[in-house]
Amino acid sequence: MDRQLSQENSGMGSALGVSPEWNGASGFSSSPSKESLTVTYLQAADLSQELESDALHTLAIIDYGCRSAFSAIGKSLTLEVHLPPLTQPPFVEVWKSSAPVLCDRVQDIRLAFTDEFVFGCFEAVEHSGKELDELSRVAYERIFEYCTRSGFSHLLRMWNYFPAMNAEQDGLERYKRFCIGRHQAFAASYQKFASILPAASAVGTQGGPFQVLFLAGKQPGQPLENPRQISAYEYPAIYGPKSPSFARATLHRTARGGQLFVAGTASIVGHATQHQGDPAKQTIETLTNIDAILNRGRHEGSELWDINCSEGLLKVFVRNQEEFGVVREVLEGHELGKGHIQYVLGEMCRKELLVEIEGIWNLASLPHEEIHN
Ligand code: 3EB
Repeated sequence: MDRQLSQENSGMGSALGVSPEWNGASGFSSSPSKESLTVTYLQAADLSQELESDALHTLAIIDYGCRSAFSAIGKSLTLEVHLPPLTQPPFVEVWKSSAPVLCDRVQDIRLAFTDEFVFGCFEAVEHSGKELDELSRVAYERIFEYCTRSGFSHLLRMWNYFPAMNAEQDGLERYKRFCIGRHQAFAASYQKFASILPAASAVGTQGGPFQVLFLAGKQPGQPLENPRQISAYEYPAIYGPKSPSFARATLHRTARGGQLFVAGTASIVGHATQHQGDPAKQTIETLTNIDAILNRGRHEGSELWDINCSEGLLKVFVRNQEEFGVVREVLEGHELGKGHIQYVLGEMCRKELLVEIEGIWNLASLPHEEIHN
C-alpha cells in the first residue's frame, strides 16, 4: 500500500541569479520554486524497495514505531518519534524531493537539505534539573540561527514531540514550560513574529528525547488562521503564561502549485475546549475546524488552485487507545476520511483534548502557461 501525496514535478526553469519571491496575491515577482516535495506513508517492509523505485531523492524518513529499522540508509535524515501507530502493519513517513539531497549535522540539529528546502531535527535527551522552558528556548534559538545562516530562512512547518506533556515540572505543566521557551526564542529573534509563525503540532510521546522537527525553505510560506478559532498566539493567559507560537496553517506556493500544511487541530472553538469527555464529538469539531482552514486556503488562492479535501495526508493523534475505534468511525464517515490517514497514540497539550489531527494538501495549480500569461 503506497499512500502518496505528490506534487507534480515542474519543468520550469528559474531566472539565473534572481531570488524567487512571492509577490502577494498577484503572483511571483520572479521565478518560484521549481523543486517539488512529496510526502507518503509507507509500510516499513516496503521501504527499501520503494526508495529505489522512482527518480525522487529521499529527504527524510520518520519512523513512528520506535524500531530503528533504517541504519542502512545513509543519504537521508532518519528520525524516530515515539508515537506508537494504532494500526498494523506499522508505517513510516517519507519526505522526498525532485532535487538531490545532502545531509549535515550542526550542534544538536540533524539535517537533510536540497537547493530549496531543509528538513531538520533538534534532538536532546532531557536531564533532571534542566527545565523544559530552558531546553525549548535553546532548541528554537539554535534552529533560528541555523535557518538564518544557511539561507533556509523561512520556517514552513514544525513538530514538537516530548514525553509527559501534561505532567508538572516544578509546579508548572511541561507543555506550558515548553510554550514559554518557544515564545522567548521567537520574541528574541523576530519582531512581531505572528506574521512569520509556521504551522506546528505539539504532541506528547511515550518516551524518548525532546525533539523539534522542522521544514524550512528559501521562500516564505503564508500563515493562515482559522476564523472559528482565536489565533493560538493570542490565547488568554488561562492556558499558560506564554501563548503557543504557531499558525493554524502554512500555505507554501511553488511554480506548479505547492502545499498547504495544516497544524495540529483540535476540538477548540474561540479558545475554549469543546465536548469534554466525548471523543466522537471532539473529532467532528476538529474536522469542522480543518474544513474551515481548507476554505481559508481556497479563498486565499482561488485564482491559482483548488484544494480537494478528500486528498489530504492526515495524521491523527489519539490520547486513549480505547477511543481509537470511535475516532476512526467518525473520520471514515466524513469527506476528509477519504484521504490517506495514519493513527498514532499521543497526548494533547490540554488534558481535556482527546484527539488532534494534522494534514498536508497539495495545491492543484493551473498549467505553466496560464501562470505566466
Ligand atoms: C490548539 O489548537 C491545540 O503548541 O505547537 C496544536 C498544534 C496545539 C500545535 C503547539 C498546540 C500546538 O491549541 C494544541
